[in-house]
Amino acid sequence: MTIYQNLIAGEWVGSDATKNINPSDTNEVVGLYADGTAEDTRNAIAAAKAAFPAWSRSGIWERHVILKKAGDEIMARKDELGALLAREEGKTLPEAIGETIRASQIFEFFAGEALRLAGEVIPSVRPNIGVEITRDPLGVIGIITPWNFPIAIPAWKIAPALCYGNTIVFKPAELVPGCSWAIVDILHRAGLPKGVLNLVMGKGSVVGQAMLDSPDVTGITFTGSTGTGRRVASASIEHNRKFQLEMGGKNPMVVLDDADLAVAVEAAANSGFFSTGQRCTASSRLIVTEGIHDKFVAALTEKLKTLVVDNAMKAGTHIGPVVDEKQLKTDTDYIEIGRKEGAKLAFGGELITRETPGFYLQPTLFTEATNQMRISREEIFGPVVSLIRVRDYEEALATANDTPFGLSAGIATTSLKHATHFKRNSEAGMVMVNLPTAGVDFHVPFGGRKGSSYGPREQGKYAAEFYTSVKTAYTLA
Ligand code: UN1
Repeated sequence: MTIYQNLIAGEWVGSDATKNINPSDTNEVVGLYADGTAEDTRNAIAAAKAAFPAWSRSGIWERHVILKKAGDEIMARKDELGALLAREEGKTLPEAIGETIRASQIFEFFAGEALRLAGEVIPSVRPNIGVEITRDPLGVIGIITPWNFPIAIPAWKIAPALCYGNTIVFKPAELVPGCSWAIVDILHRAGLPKGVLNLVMGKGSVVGQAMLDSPDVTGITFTGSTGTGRRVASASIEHNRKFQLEMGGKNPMVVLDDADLAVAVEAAANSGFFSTGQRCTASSRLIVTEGIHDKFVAALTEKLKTLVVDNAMKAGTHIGPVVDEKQLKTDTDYIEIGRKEGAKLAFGGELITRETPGFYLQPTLFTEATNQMRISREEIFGPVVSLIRVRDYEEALATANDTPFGLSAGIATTSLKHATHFKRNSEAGMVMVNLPTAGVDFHVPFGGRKGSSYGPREQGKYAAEFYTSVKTAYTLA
């Protein structure tokens, strides 16, 4: 089997490799991917540092052309890359193709942004002096991505980093190196100069740690667990390094008595269980008012009965497998915790066997949960949802906000008054009315508050905030 190698200073290197296993069929090896060392990482950082002066001054047309070529190639290969994604991560083929299209759109968006770089010219408060405000690229950006969006999250970090003139050392999640390798290969062939984008696949404890330890990494953008995020933060403060963190969520979806039942059930089923619940934007707490509670539980349970859990590549599958054995253990441990805490297992909770050996778990719904239970407070990152009964809108809002996280929050209601009030008073970075809490646009800001996020927003034109440093220049006329 060929080894997909790391890209360091424009060369493909590395002979030690790790197997990329398909969670829908653990007999299938998706590919062999290089296992980078600390030395590889240091070489990659040195290459990115050496490439920075020229790339930071590169023309915006050159950046536009490369980003556009990458976007176009990803779109042209969406079915093939989508299949690779479904095989390495386990989300269904339609979800995986959708995510691949999103990655392409992100490159197209930042190809456009490269042509719109601008500053401000402002008069000084002192006579005969002009002030110019511009954005400089930051330098060498360390990119660390999670396994749950193997192509979209790398795209939404790599595209803006390049657009604004930075160079990159990129470490994808160990479980899903395939899509990352593919986009690095695409960008390399699209004409990126040597050393501008370096790929170091490998372990977090080795590659990630070497990135954290290097004074030459000027900025780190990280999406992943809260625990690792905290380590990125403390190591970055040591080095006076800019950092951006996207971590967990325990996103509420409020369902009010006046909700359109079909809309509410659709939104809850989608954002609670699709992508196997493995999204930081998943609705893992359903907060339902008394008047609609029983009807909603009955309708959602009926819906869950119709969802097919099976191999991600199989037509008709709604929910693919859990990503790996470790995550499956976390999910089943939490199901046990929920039972012991006294929540009622209204649906699911069991492992399932399918034709191909994989990590299959039923979508699992706990009702009669309280917001204080661990299943309602801690991020599980699986298809496990707690449903909490509340009296009225006021209690629903207070419960929604009573969480250590603050990424996304939803409300299902036909009341303009409650929708408006919720948008204003939700303590989340993103609010959805009559829509799933997951599944966001690619051209607008993404991010949260409290324990979910740290630093500027990602995506859209707001991405410039992290990937650039503002300069204020004064000139005597
Ligand atoms: C989405 O819901 O469309 O890791 C995106 C995550 C998020 C991305 C969610 N950073 O789940």
